[in-house]
Amino acid sequence: MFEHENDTIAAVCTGTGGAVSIIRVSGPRALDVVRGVWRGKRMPGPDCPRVMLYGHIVSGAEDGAGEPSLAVFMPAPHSFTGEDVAEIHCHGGSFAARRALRLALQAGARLAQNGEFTRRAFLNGKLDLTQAEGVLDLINAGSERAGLLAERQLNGAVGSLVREIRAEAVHLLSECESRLDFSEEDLDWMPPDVLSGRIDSLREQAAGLASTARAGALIRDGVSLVIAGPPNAGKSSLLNRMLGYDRAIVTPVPGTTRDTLEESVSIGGIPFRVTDTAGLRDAEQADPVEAMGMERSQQSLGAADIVLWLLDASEPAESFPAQFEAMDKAEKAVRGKFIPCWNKMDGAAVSPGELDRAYSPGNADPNQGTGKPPVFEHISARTGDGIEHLFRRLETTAWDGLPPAAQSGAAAVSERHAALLEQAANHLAAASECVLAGSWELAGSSLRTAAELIGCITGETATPDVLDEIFSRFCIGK
Ligand SMILES: Nc1nc2c(ncn2[C@@H]2O[C@H](COP(=O)(O)OP(=O)(O)OP(=O)(O)O)[C@@H](O)[C@H]2O)c(=O)[nH]1
Ligand SMILES: [Mg+2]
Repeated sequence: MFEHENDTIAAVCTGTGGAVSIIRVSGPRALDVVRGVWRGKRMPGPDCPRVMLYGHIVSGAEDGAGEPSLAVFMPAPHSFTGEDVAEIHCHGGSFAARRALRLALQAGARLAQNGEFTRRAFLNGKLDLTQAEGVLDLINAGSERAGLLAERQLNGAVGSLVREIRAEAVHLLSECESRLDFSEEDLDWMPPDVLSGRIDSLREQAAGLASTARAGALIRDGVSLVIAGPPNAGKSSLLNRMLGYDRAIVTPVPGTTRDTLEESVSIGGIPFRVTDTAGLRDAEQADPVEAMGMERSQQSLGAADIVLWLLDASEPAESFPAQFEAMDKAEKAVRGKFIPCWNKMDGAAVSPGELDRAYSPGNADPNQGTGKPPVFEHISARTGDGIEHLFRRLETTAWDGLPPAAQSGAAAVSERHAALLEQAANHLAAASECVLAGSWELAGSSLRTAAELIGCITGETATPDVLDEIFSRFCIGK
């Protein structure tokens, strides 16, 4: 199916800064290469597979014993790549590892390309493409939940669902084709309405799996949350409260925060990138630096998935109309979700209900249709009151109506998978119609295309450039 590179590759497959560095060599000459750069009382070989041996990396100097290290041999096919793999584990620090790698390259190995070990594992049938992508997701996982999702994918959760769908598509394809091949004979065929019904439910299955992509994106990539509002509303205090430590400078002086500040925090397993912004007020009141900060705040508003707008509840009621006006004005720049939130509830003179009612429906943007007043949150960044409630609101806003099943993220496909599944679903819809119309040839060709598209997900029908695209995102040594 694919051209097999059959040379021997090597790379340092551990990151910089660790205590141990591993040089991995894979290919038919892996053992020779490692034997050429490493010496021990016992040498790695077929007689002692998968045993860690103690020895030294060979030294250039006559008297030197060389770097103490461990070596191991994992013969094909029971290795990560499915080829002969030999590794040297030496002390961390880039010098030792690079020297060992240089020796391995001199001994005949070629420097591995990005993701080449994993690519070989795929080509040798050790992993399907979804599992290989799971490896990448695991490396990039920014939260425990994203890690779990990647782990499930690595263990084949997505792959097995996709293979089920493909197997059914191939089965239904053979039904259509047998009518073409044996049109004269009286074979035991599925009635057309039954066949089209099965194609329909397969289409639903494919579309359903595609729809898990949004949950996947949310768990993997998270959401951006921007805290905005007038100066001194307590935006930086809230960021600090969310993080649990004093990240941003907080002072009673309006205009303290000059530049946007981004930090990550996990809420309900969803990674939130939280941005604290410079308070927004009339440009005339601001000095040039603050004005530049406000410009950045404006940009953040437009780019955020969720904007949390803080209002100051400790201010006298006379300030509210101006606060609401500033809020409504800012909301126009927001493309994501908007959550208004009263802060400083510990210093509020009136009840939450009265605060909310101060925003009369008359204030609501008439273009918003219903003119329904927004649902406010009520917090105190100082005491922490209301923060849990706000967190739950942020969580549900991030999930935004996704069904609970999707939220579990048991198996969530990537954008790449979803695009292929959606295309396949369209071809399945066409196939179903053709079956009802008795156009067996067209039905067969749509089913064949659907099966090919689905096969591209696991790699059964993927082209080399698809593989290039996927594996180029890996680092060298993986
Ligand atoms: N009573 C009370 N004071 C608060 C609360 N949150 C913040 N403050 C105080 O309000 C003042 C301003 O807080 P900041 O967090 O710096 O406000 P900010 O919105 O970041 O202000 P700028 O960066 O100037 O836009 C500080 O004196 C805080 O201690 C709160 O919940 N209750
Ligand atoms: Mg601030």
